Amino acid sequence: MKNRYFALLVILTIFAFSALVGRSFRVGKVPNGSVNACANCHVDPQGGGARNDFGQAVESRVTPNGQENFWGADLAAIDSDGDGFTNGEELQDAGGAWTSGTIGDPSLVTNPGDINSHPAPTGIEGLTELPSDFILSQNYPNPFNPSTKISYFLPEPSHVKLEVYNSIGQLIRVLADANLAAGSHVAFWDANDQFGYKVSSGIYIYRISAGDFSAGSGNEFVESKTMVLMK
Ligand SMILES: [Ca+2]
Ligand SMILES: [Ca+2]
Repeated sequence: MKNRYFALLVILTIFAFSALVGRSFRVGKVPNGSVNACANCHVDPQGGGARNDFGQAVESRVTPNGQENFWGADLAAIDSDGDGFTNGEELQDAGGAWTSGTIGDPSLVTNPGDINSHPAPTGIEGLTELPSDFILSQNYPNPFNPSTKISYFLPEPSHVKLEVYNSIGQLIRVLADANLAAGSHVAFWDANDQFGYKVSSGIYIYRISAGDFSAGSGNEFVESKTMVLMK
């Protein structure tokens, strides 16, 4: 009987340890991740509890086969916690160029998941340039119900059209049709069509068009991604 308890204890210990290692491992996958440790991604200042908005953005990029190289220009360009500074600015890697080693000044790092932690305006001077391209991110959550968030980045002020289509190409909803400032933007889709009716489960396509469409500008941006509404 004792042996069984011992075996159970060993299994539980291994499970808890691997879960801890699995999570803290991600800390090493964002630039200067050790400064805020697990609190980068979780609501509790000690690093526990539910995922904050940055943690959710990270989670949506973790690939199923266990590769977790989620850091890059698109995650760096988004302001996950809505404090007016992009994740890249907060982590001292504005362009999302970091792959390993150190970048930026760790003493200036703030928490990309905490709206109350943000850089002093002088803290982002001299950083790598912001991305020079338009970016359309994968929606989060996905699959979703009842609503989802779509983030995108504009390298310059631009007219933006963000539309949702169903799988047979019918326009369902216009999420944005406006002149917007450079920087990161967020749109939400509540799975309602343009008449306010809930749409059914299935695959939907969101499409952004932005930039300069005048002839020969070479600066127009059109991109589509799919998302799944699952009720
Ligand atoms: Ca931020
Ligand atoms: Ca912050």
